Amino acid sequence: MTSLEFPPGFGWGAATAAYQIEGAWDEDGRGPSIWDDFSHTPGKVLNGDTGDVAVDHYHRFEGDVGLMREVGLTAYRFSISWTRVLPAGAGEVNQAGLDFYRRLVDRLLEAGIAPWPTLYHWDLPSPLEAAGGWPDRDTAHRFADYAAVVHEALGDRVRNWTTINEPWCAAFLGYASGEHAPGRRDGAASLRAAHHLMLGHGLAVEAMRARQPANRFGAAVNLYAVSAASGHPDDLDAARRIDGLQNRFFLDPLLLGRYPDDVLADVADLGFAPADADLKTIAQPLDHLGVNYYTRHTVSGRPGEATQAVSSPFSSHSPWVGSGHVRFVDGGRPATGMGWEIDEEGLLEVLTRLHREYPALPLHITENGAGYDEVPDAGGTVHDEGRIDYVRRHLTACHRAIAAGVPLRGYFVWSLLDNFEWAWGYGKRFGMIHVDYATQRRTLKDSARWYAEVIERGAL
Ligand code: PNW
Repeated sequence: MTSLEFPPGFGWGAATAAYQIEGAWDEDGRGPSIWDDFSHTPGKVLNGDTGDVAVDHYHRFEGDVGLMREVGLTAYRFSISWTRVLPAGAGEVNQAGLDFYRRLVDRLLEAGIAPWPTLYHWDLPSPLEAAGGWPDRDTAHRFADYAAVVHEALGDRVRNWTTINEPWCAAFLGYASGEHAPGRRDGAASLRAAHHLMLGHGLAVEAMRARQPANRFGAAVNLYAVSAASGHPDDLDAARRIDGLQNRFFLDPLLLGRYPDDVLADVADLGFAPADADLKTIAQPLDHLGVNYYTRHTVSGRPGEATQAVSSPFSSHSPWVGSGHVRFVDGGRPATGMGWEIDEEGLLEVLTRLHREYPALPLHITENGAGYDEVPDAGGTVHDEGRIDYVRRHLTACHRAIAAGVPLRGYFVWSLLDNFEWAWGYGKRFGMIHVDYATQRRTLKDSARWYAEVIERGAL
């Protein structure tokens, strides 16, 4: 077998997010976020699970950095909890919260691991939601203020910054289908939320870049390959709509400074009227774009059997504003334990499309991975062949993209550790490191050992 070598300097990472791993939800001055409120509400998260303790990373981060070293990571993507830094979302700064991230960044730098913080991974401060949340324009300004506070504290040590994670999820799962916090079901509000998430991104980049132009700034979007179930015009129209809402509704404003006309027409009934001036702010020049990729959507515009939810066991309401008639159908591929079909060709498609249709920009895979219901063997090890196969396939696609000239600079597996999988609670495991939730004991899975070898060799 020939080996696939990655370019020197290619980043080998793993990703996590604050609410999913930290725990310590009410310690050292942290204020409440919409995910605390949501998970504390019965019927929102499977088994009533919460992130109150999660994998206790807040108290165990030093050991966790040690595990990253063991795997040989060169970069670590994590998110910063807004309410650790600003307990009320705005106003008073909580030094203890900032200190936690300072210590984490210091440990990473000592270990030779590049810190890749994300400023917003879905944990909006509760008082800001009470004031209207992301559908309210002020939230974008509060986000930029918060970004400036964090950047002031860490901008000298952290080079690579990601503003928002997956605005599609934050806007449409949070405000249209209600499967994620804050659990609202209002299509018009969800469109404004998407707009203000991107506006907040633009304002934050402006503020941080003014402070430190040498840093590198980007956003992370969840992109999908989209196929029509058949060549029937209704199925082709469904594919255009879903590609529009999922991919172009975010890529076009962020990278081209405009919304796609066809999507605006699809949602015309919802009174969405973004200001032109905002689009200039949203389309700040970026230094990198983060791509989160998991699967392909295969869709039909014709009536038929309803399919399963992807993001919550409690899903009933569509996140697809203006296109609620579209059906997600079986594309006929093997799937992970999330029911998400495995399709590395889709990743290649997404990357080459970005390269072809958008301005040239260094890219990173900021998330890619597979979730399963897993149990360790008698010796305590998880033999996660499925995850190894998933990551190998997608890294092969990355290699092909690079060979085709796509400026892909690094890969972050989702996730470093098993953790709180949003509406699925602790029921799905994405980690390369197993966590026994009763004892918080960490054990490398087979995939972590395999990944360590790949990193060591810089090749598949
Ligand atoms: C992403 N969907 O979430 C997030 O960035 C992670 O925090 C999460 O743990 C990971 O992927 C695995 O789920 C998503 O329904 C959640 O389309 C739901 C969807 C997509 C991404």
